[in-house]
Amino acid sequence: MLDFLKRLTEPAEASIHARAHTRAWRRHARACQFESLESRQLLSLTVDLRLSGGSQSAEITAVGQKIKMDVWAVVRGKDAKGANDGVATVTGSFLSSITTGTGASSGNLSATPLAPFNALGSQSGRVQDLSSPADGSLDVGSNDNSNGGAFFAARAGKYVVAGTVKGACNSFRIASLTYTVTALHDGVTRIAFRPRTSAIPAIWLEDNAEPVTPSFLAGAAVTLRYVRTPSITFNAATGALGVQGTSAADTIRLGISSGNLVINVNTMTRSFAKTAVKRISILGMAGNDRITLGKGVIGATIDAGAGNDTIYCRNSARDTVDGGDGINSAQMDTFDKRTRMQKVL
Ligand SMILES: [Ca+2]
Ligand SMILES: [Ca+2]
Ligand SMILES: [Ca+2]
Ligand SMILES: [Ca+2]
Repeated sequence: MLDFLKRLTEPAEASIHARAHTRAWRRHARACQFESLESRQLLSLTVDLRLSGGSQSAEITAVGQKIKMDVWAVVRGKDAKGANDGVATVTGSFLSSITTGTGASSGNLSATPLAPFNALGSQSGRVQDLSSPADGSLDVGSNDNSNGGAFFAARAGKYVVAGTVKGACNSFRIASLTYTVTALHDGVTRIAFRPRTSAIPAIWLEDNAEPVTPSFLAGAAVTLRYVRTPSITFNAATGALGVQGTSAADTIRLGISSGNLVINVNTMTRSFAKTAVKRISILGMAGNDRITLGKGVIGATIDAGAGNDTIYCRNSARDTVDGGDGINSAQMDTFDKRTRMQKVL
């Protein structure tokens, strides 16, 4: 029993003589070197990131904003029962990376192992820029797989099987992760876990036993978006017009002038023949937006997004308006359809 506890609580390097694990991990190392479709089909431990509300994506709105995420270790054995799968140790890094454009933002990550995964040997991981080339955003963990000292480590000192069982999977919330925005850009940033590559980067149970063919992989990532540049798109074939604001406060106005539909989004202006436009979809996104539909504009679908938005749509046509999060107000026709509209003027 003492040996067992020692193995679970000591740094992974010290556990290397645990023969069963070593055998299993030699096989695992081979499986990782020849990462193939077969090994991916045998996912047994994956580490998912989710926003505190459960979703996988969020819109950045401001410098100083803190995006709170949960880190979930998800174990799946071969049988149909999740309740006999467990986890003891997970080590790795958390990285932010630019996915599109210049990324949503610059920001710094920090991790905290959660009970019972905060036992002896657990560590938050070193906060440092792991990107190459450096992107000025601080990540958590290490690029040096030969040295465990800087990695994030969740350790329970025992196998934990009391998780959230769903079908064949058992999920364990092993840490909280926070991304603090330091600068706003224009694009999408991805936050993901990266397993440590070492002799024993994780210890878990499948179907009440140590896995024979272990597979330890990053699972779901979180994507963050900040939109700095608005867009107006028109599909001439379908007549569909799309208007998208930015993640900040926008003034969006659609009106009819000399037979044209004229669209203004802040300083951007476009116009199309009124008769060519058959459908209108407007996204305000975050920020306190002001969205106005003038007389003669056809019924539109409006999603004002986060922020306290104001919508004027007495265009004598039936609009479908979702105020989104925040406290929203509208001047609308009595027959307009509305959701999340706290004040109707
Ligand atoms: Ca906006
Ligand atoms: Ca908004
Ligand atoms: Ca809103
Ligand atoms: Ca209307």
